[in-house]
Formats: sequence, structure tokens, C-alpha cells
Amino acid sequence: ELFGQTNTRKIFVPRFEDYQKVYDHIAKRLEDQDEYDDGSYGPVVLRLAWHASGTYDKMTNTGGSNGATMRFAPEGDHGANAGLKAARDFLEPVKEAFPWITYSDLWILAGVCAIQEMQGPKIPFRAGRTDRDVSFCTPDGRLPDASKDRSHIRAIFGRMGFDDRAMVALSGAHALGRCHTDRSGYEGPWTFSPTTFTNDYFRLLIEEKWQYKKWNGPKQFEDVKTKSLMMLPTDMELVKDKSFRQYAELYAKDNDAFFKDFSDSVVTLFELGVPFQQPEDQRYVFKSSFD
Ligand code: ZEM
Repeated sequence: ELFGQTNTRKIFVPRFEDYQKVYDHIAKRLEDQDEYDDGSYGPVVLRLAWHASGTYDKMTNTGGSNGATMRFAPEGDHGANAGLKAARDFLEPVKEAFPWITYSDLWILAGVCAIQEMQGPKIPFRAGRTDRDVSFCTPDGRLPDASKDRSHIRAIFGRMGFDDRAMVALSGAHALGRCHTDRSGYEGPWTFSPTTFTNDYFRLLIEEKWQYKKWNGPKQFEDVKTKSLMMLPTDMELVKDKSFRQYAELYAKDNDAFFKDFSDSVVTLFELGVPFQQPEDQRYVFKSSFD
């Protein structure tokens, strides 16, 4: 829609339909890339949205998805962000096709699209993030370290404002994608269907037997039965810690509960630290390609 004729310039004010077009464009691109990894950029694109958001610190109200500061060297080079250039590069042609969208809205919209297109729950979206300069880069160390234990998980996610239930729900994203030795040092997928959003991560965590993988890499777990799946030390904490475990058991049994809690928590995650104009009760719910 075009309006605002006060000067000779026309100001483009994007609306739901315009964001849906960006969504559709990303969905189409996700489909077109079957030579990458398990056949989809969906998981790595979701990881980009998560790492953009997961730097938030509620005490100082710094970090979070507003700013897209991972574009810049200090933050882009943080160890935790290794490999995410693949996702940023994947989205560059989308930015070129829709130059009016900010990188910071685009990365989150792409995360929403990835979840929905991989058959996950609907993730309502608000626009309004602005791109900020290099001075807004967050210090290294704000994202979780997979080699650590429950106290680290609670410190990192507590800093963002999440409780145990949300920490477990969000971790269910590990149904998707895989670890890459040349990125994190870890190796392998968590589930047998790494491009479909399911509660399988919790079912496998609870139902399978896990043992240390014998290899030269960092400490990680493999399933005893097939040795083809993996869990990180932080993943195993979700069944070892009593409070975490009650939610892991709930989500293993009840896919609807998982979808609902994941959606609620990821909407919160994606909005941390963003000063929106668009009200909470007017979020956009995008149509998926298969709706
Ligand atoms: Zn992840 N994650 N993550 N995560 N993650 C990896 C991959 C993916 C942790 C972590 O260290 C790692 C959340 C929470 C936590 C995804 C989404 C979300 C990898 C492998 C590691 C090491 C990276 C690689 O080698 O490519 C830790 C310690 C977490 C919390 C304690 C949350 C929350 C997520 C989203 C809501 C996704 C989708 C992937 C798969 C990426 C891919 O390229 O396949």
C-alpha cells in the first residue's frame, strides 16, 4: 500500500499481505535446496533466529533480535555462531527481493517460516525490529554452552527471563537439524526426521538408552540401539534434573502440549527486547504453503 503524499516521495508501509509475500518467498526457497544437509535450510535458519534472540539480557535490556548485529564481525565470529553464515547467506536474496524489510525482522520471520514449513505449530509474528550498528553487538558468552550442566542452562535462559518449563519446551527445537563437526565440534542429528518438527526429541530422550560416544570429539551421547542419534550434555540434563524431567515427560506423551508451549515460548524469545508498535493482540499468523 502506498500513501503519504506530503512530499513528492511515497512511503511504503508494509502490511500483513506484504509480510506474507516474504514468508511465501522464503518457503519456496526452503523447498528448492535439497542438496543442503538433510534437504532443508529450515533447521539452520531457525538456529539463526534463535541465536539472534538468545543474546537478550533482561537486566540491561540489551541483546535480542532487534538489531541483527550478528551481521558484524565481533558477534558473527563468536564461537556459538559458527556456521550461521550459511543461513544469513541463504536469506540475502530474500532481502534483495524485499529491500523494505529489516534484516532483524527478516531473520525472525524466516525462523517462523522454517518452523511452520517443517510442520511445526503456528508462530504468531510481530514486525518492527530495526537494524542497528556494530556498537550494539553483544559480548561473547551469552548463548548456551552444550558441554555444561543444569545450572548453566538456568543461568543462561533465566537471564532471558524464562522458567524451567519454557527452557524444556524451547529445547524441543532439537527435533530439527544436526550438529556439524566443523561448526560446533559435535556430530549428528537428534532424531530420525531432522526436517520435520515433532516431539520426537523428548520421546527419544525418555525412551531410548544413551551412552557416551567413544570418539576423539567433545563429550556427547549416542543411542545404544542404533548409534546414529546424538544428545548433547545439556540435552541429557533435561532428563537428569527432576524439575526439567517432568516437562520432558509431558512433552514426550503429549505432542499438543509441546506444540502449544513451544509456540508460546518461541514467540516470547523472538520478541525479547524489541520495542514494538504493533500490539500483542494483532500479531500476524502466516498461512503455510500446505494450509
Ligand atoms: Zn541448539 N544447538 N542449543 N537450540 N539448535 C545446535 C543446533 C541447533 C544448544 C547447542 O549448543 C546447539 C536451542 C538450544 C540449545 C537449534 C535450535 C535451538 C548445535 C549444533 C549445538 C551445539 C550446531 C552445529 O554444529 O551446527 C544448546 C546448548 C542449547 C540450550 C541449552 C534452542 C532454544 C533452539 C531453538 C528454539 C537448531 C534448529 C539446531 C540445528 C541447526 C542445524 O544446522 O541443523
